[in-house]
This record gives sequence, C-alpha cells and structure tokens, in this order.
Amino acid sequence: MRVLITGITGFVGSHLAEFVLQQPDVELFGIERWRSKTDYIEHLKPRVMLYDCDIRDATSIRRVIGEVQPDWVFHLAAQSFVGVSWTAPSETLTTNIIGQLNLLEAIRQVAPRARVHIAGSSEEYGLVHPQELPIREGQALRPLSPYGVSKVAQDLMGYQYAKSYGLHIVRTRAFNHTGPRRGEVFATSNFAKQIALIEAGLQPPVIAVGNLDARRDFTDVRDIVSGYWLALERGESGEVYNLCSGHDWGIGEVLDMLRALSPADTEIRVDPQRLRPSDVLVLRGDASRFAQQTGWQPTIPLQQTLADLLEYWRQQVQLSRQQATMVSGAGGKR
Ligand code: A2R
Repeated sequence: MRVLITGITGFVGSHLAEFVLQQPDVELFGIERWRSKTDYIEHLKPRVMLYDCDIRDATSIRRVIGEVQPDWVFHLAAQSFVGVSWTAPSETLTTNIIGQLNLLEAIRQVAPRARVHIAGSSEEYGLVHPQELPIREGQALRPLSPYGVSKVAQDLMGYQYAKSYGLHIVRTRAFNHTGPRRGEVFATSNFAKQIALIEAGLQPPVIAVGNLDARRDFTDVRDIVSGYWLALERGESGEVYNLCSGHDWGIGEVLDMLRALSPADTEIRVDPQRLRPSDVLVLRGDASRFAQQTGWQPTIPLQQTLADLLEYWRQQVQLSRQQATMVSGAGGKR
C-alpha cells in the first residue's frame, strides 16, 4: 500500500510516519518544502520517499499525486499555530484552505480512488457553553481564531468533496495532543522546555506562563496518529470524528504535573504577552462515535506523555549545549 503524508516534517507527521512504517506492506511517501526542517524525520529518511512540494502551488501537488498514485493520503500540512494565525491570517487561510483545495483537486483528477484523511481540530468548535460539554460532532462550530476558521473550511470542504465527487474522505477533529517534538509555542511543550532550561542552569527558576485557567482535553500524539490510521482503515467516508480523551485538565494542573516531574524548585510568573485575544475556557470532547466505529481508545496516560515530553526537552537542551561547545571550541582554534 502506498501511503502519502503531507506535513510529514511536522510534529504529528513525524509520529504518524513512525507509526506507518511499523505496518506491514507499506511504502511511505511525504512532501517537504525546500526550506523545511527535516530534523524530526531524519531517522526515517532512508525509508521515506520525499518530494519537493508546496501545497499552495496546484501544479506542484498535482505532480506529486500523479507520480505517487497513493492509496491513502494523510493530509496534515497546514499553518498549524493558533497564535500565528492572529498575526498571519491571510497566510493561514491560504495554506490551509487553498492548499487543501489544491490537494483534493489533484486527487479528484489523477488519483480518485485514494482514501483521504483530513486533520481537523477542536479549535473548530471555538466558543462552547458549559452545558454543551462534552463536545460531540453535532456541536455548532463557532471558531474563535483565524486558524479555527481555516479548519472549519477544510472540514466542510472534505465533506463536500466526499459528497459531490464520491471521494473517500474521512475527517477527524483532534483535541489537544502533545508529546515529544511538540513545538514550543504550545503551552505543555513550552513549560517542559523552560523546566529543562532551569534544570540545566540556563534560565532563572521562574516559569513564564499565559492563561492557566483554561481547561483542555489532552491526548498523547502517539494515540492520535494510531487514530488517524484507524480513521482510514475503518472510518466511514464523508463522516467526521472527534479524537480526544474525554477528560479535561486545567493548564495550571498540567504545569503542576510537569513541575512535580522535576527536582528543580520553580516559581510561576504570568506574562501578559502569552494571553490570547480570545481564549476558549473549556474544551472537553466525546470520542464515542469514533470508538464505536473503529474501536480506538487512547492508551497513554497524560503523566507518561508529560514525562516523555520533559525528557525530550532535556535531550534538546543537552544537544544545543554540546553544539554551542563545539562551535566555541572550533572558534578557539582559529
Ligand atoms: O514547515 P514545513 O516545510 O516543515 O512543513 C510543514 C507543513 N506545511 C506545508 N507543506 C507544504 N506546503 C505548505 N504550504 C505547507 N505549510 C506547512 O505542514 C509541516 O510539515 C506541517 C505542519 O507541521 P506542524 O506545524 O508541526 O503541525 P502539527 O502539529 O504536526 O499539525 C498537523 C495537523 C495540522 O493540519 C494541524 O492543523 C492539525 O494537525 O491539528
């Protein structure tokens, strides 16, 4: 089976690639841009065929789909940062909406039998009233960020292409997911990085934080990617599924869990720069539709996810220290 992952160089894409390569009889393909950082998939490169492609360029993605002739496509490529979407709304909408349009048009024209997964987000739900929790798929979509709007458009476009053209498209709405390699703009990863820097003596023992009152439904990224696989294996075309744990944690609670994993004695300071124009207070999902359809259940407890995330950042901090030492050593010889 020929599997293509767009966004393979990203956080989720790298974990999905690892998962796919553990499956039997699979050939894995991915796309990268000339300026993509490929650190996350460096260890997988011998087993992945990478194509140069920017999804904003219709010709470029059409060429890839035509050449690869994928059986399955996981569409993860996106401007994925909610925060960035406030400062770059146009770039966010173009990449996410027009980029996906280019992909689906290419599939419709040159690989119409491919199964396609579209990675949506709980940010599509946006404003949710307490009486609407837990969030099911029929919940009104009231996005509160340009990113959320772009994901709603991707989601509905997936529905429309499935219905209008009979393409096999399965949509998911993943709630917060984290784990090793999570970008440092995300709260969990940012806290873990700060703790690792503090442990290494590279930051004063004060953790800068944003809104600690928000509550989010966290799942390990490794559980999310196994869900994406099941979505294409067992999901119904045209359907949409929540992927979440069904439990919400306060961001402050997660921070305390991370602090408890460290021997460092730390304090907390609120940084107003980290507060967003409109932040959803509580997001908690209900994944029972997906569980019934596919048998999926998250398996990794948050405690483990956070321990792995902190360990990841300890390694990154150590690595950049070693690199800095090597550079200053090389400088000294000159
Ligand atoms: O930035 P790059 O070149 O490393 O590639 C990123 C890719 N990407 C694109 N690929 C082709 N053409 C584009 N115009 C383009 N723009 C972005 O999407 C990278 O491989 C991926 C995004 O990775 P992350 O930012 O780490 O996102 P994450 O957390 O892996 O999210 C995956 C999906 C997204 O659709 C999110 O909206 C959703 O899950 O939650």
